[in-house]
Amino acid sequence: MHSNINTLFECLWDNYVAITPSAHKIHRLLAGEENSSGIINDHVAFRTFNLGKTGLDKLAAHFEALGYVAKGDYNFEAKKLTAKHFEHPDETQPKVFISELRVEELSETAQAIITKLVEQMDAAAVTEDNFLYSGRHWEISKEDYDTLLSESEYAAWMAAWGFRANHFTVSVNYLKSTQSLVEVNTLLKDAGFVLNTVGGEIKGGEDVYLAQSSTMADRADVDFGSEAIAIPSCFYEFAQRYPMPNGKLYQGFVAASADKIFESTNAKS
Ligand code: OOG
Ligand code: NI
Repeated sequence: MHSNINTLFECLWDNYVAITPSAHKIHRLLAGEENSSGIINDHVAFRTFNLGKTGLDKLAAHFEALGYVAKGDYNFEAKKLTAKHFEHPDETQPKVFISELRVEELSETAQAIITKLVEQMDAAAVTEDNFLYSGRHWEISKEDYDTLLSESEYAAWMAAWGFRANHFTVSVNYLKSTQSLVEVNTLLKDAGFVLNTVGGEIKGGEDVYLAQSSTMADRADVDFGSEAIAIPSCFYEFAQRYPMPNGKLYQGFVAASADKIFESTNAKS
């Protein structure tokens, strides 16, 4: 496990931008060329399968070792996902959102494919320093990917990409140029980036103390054994938090909005 938070997030970022070139460009667009360290991350998100070797708790352990504490629980009935978010006592550190697919709720066929993938993984891998950005620990065919895709986009994404940051999230509150999510979205669209419009371009708002938007995932090549094919990789998110009646900025997530953010890895239609 990493013993330094900043090093961990740097490794996660490098691994993420390697297949998400848009995030790199947007980071520069929002921060200005000379000060690209001026972006504060609201949160970073991870996905996994709820099998013994790969459960949410295995990913969480890396963050708990660094002082993160579990705060919120979320359930996504239709997508068959359970999620938790974690916060660090140092509020300048990004929050962490981890979801896991309840594999036992999928069809027998999908379960068999996923079990076969995870069987290929060395159980010791989950405690390695690099686990959270170690990618896939299995071979997968395009046929199995397509089978999973027809049932669960999340399952297919996870099977193809493995363990890595699914997205980083810009904290709009701490941007120097603008603190308006509407303005950020306009800037992004003017620069040619495609936003996730499922449930509207902005999910949530001041009434739930959190407004979010995201790009649609980039595409990057995945090795399917006999061929490499470009599929949706990762996206970039933008979050604006509002003060609660007690004056503090809301720190949780909003399940109804998150449900739509997950769709940012759908193939663009
Ligand atoms: C996570 C989607 C939820 C949020 O900020 O609500 C989320 C995912 O796509 O893996 O990140
Ligand atoms: Ni997010």
